Amino acid sequence: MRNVKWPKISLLAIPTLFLWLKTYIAYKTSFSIPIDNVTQEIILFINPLSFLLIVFGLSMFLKEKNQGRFIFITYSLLSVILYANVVYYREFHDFITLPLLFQTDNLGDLGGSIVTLIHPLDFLYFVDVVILALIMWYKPNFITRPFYSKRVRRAYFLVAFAIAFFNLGLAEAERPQLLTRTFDREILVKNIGTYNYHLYDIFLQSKTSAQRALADGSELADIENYVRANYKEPNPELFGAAKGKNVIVISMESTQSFVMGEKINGEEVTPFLNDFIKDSFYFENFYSQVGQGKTSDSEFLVDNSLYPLSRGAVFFTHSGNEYEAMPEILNENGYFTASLHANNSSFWNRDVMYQSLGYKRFYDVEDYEVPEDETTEWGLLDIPFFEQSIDHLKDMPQPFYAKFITLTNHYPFEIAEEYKWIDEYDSNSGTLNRYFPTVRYTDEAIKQFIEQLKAEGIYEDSIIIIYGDHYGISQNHNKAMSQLLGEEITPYVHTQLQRVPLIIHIPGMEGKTMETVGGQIDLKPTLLHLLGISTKGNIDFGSDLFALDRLDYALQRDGSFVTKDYLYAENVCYSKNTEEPVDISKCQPYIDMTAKELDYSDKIIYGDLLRFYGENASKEQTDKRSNEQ
Ligand code: GP9
Ligand code: MN
Repeated sequence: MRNVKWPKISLLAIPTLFLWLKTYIAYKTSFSIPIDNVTQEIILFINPLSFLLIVFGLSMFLKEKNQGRFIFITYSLLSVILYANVVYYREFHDFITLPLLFQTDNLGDLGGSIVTLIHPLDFLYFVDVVILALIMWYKPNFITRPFYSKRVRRAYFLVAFAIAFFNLGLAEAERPQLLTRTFDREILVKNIGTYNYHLYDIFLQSKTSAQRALADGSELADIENYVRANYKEPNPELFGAAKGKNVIVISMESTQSFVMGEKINGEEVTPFLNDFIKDSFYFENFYSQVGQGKTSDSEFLVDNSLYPLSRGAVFFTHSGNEYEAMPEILNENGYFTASLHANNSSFWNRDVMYQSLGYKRFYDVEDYEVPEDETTEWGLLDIPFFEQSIDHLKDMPQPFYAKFITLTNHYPFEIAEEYKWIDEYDSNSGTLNRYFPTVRYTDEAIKQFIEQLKAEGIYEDSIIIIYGDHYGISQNHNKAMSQLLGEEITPYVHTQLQRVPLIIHIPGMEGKTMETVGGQIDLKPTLLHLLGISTKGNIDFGSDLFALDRLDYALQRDGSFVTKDYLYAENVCYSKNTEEPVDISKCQPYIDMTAKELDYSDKIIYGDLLRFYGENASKEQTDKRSNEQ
């Protein structure tokens, strides 16, 4: 035995092979990346390789004693990045972007939720790091540290780059315009690999930072024309229907439309809302349009009628921008504006962003009593939250615009037994099972709140708007969802699941179920028109949901969209009638329109263009423009 000759293997090959394999295993076990054909599988398999060859190859330029250290540190770092993506993906079905990493304020508060995302077997993700450390420490015989001549190094990198180009070529053939259409991170990762994706993300970050510095407002002309062309006159019957009324907005955490009217073991999930919609306008085809910024993105959409960003949360990345937000407009129209949310004021950077949006007052966790037995891990339960908020409401000068953000129905949807008024669902997903009792709890909280508003005499003087902020059940629970819905979760169904309830209650007006297709982007002009405030000349990407000549349309941040007759998702155009694919030409005009809308909205945010618009254009900037003319 002693004479057996083991094949020698270079120190450089080990980390490359290990991490290549680990990344591919992660793709297959921890991410659900859809693969349609063999080429896609080949791309997925080879995509980590070129990056790893290049990165570990850099060690060849180091002195021998530093090579091992460099390899080990790089290896550990990449392992942590991979694992962080695995954990993030479990909840968000998405990959980490650079701006997210700067949202560390939120991470502290998220503690509990993160712990539930870490699984016991996750240590397996680091077993290879230990093995690598042992190999480096004990330097077994089969490891060689060859001397890398200039020629060897040149050949090595030539091969590495050739593999990179081969990968990119295959990907580009599979998915044209891969890098210019980066709405969908899953497609990016699938084609260029996690590590190259992060490099690309860094490139995007530096590009967006430069965009503000270079912007001078000249880009606004096209955008203004576009927005003006899409402006819709308000419905004369409803314009000013709630003039001078208080505005009560309730953002329902993680509440999707599929819970409305749904029963678990014969019990309604939302008994109160099911009733309340009978005296309200209820929009069945209203879509959440958020990106990675979740609740904060929904607030951004509603207050600005601009789209949130494709990466990160605009509440963090662009809180210093100039906006023409709803609170600001309402302040000018004699309203007192406030947001009420029993969480830390810094969560989602709200304390900073709310100032830019014009909120006069933010009632945060400091304004509430939070007894231990009335909390979930996310903080104060919704019933005491609303109960205590009534006192705040009574203190506000009228008319007010008050936004309430609920919290109890938040992942992981855990709540004390005594508040579980309906049974859990029964499926393979604990998340979906627990979801229904917490939705039911929030329904009860809103019911009690409305009763209190009536008792305080506020109800009759207020218009009440209730909407869901975003999905609560991610794609990771598709199997359980399809059990619930009794159908497969195709891209069509997935897009339809982005519907959230929208309820608009106007005192003295009868209820009506509305089929209008719209999204959170449309709330600002809708509400302002109900209050009798004109929106002509505003840079709003949405339009009044009640407008008579409205275009039925709602897009998603990943480039998919829904119209009256069609739905477009993952490059397929579906007929809404049959839910079957139809010729892409049916969707083409809207594909182009969607790209344009997102591009224009992004330009405004990245370039901070509203500082050049209307009254915001300060003298200095006006001078800057006139000097250039
Ligand atoms: C946090 C709450 C939840 O304050 O709004 O945020 P989410 O995690 O849903 O974006
Ligand atoms: Mn939320």
